[in-house]
Amino acid sequence: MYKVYAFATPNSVRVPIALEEMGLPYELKPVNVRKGEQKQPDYLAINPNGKVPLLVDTEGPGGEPLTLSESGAILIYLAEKTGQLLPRDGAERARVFEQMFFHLTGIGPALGQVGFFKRQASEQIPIAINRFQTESERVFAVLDGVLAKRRFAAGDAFSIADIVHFGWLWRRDFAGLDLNNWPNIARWYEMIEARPNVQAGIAKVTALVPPT
Ligand SMILES: N[C@@H](CCC(=O)N[C@@H](CS)C(=O)NCC(=O)O)C(=O)O
Repeated sequence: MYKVYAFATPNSVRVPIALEEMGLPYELKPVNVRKGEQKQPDYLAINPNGKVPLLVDTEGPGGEPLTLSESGAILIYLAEKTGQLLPRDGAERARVFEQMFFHLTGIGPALGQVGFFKRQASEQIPIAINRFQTESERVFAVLDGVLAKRRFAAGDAFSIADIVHFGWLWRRDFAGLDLNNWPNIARWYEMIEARPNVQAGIAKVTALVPPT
């Protein structure tokens, strides 16, 4: 049994999408990051980093329970366990990791920071907004170039690299970004968003947000 601690966030949504795509049943446990539940002692006891998502596999390696943070690590764990959405070896597998690390160390942090400085910082700091806006546009241009040559992020097949990219592109509004200048990302986004399992994952994390 899989339990996923999550909210309707760019990093969280990847895990339900991956589980839906892999055909694995799971239980979602809401952690309302808007209310700070990720920093409460009961949650910190299972994830000292105080962030979502978090996966609990009650039947992990050796039949022992496994608790795992970091969306990228969770997706690799699930892909290796099921043999799905990650080529077993060779250049195609390396490309999946290349795209995942590009997103997790480049795109995600740039969008997270520009969103913070535009929407949540207690004062407007133009140099910070400009720095992360420029970096977001730069990494979008890089991804657009990749997707000009490939149907999916890492090649001809849908993989966990597409799921990693999808998270922040789904939440690009938070960063105040759109896809108007990036036709290849827009083409890819539309294709990924149309997948029924992606729709199911989005619907389930969206339902975690209480009505205002
Ligand atoms: N590198 C982590 C990032 C996790 C992360 O930053 N999660 C955000 C939601 S998208 C969060 O929990 N934010 C609340 C906080 O930082 O207190 C991952 O990919 O799982």
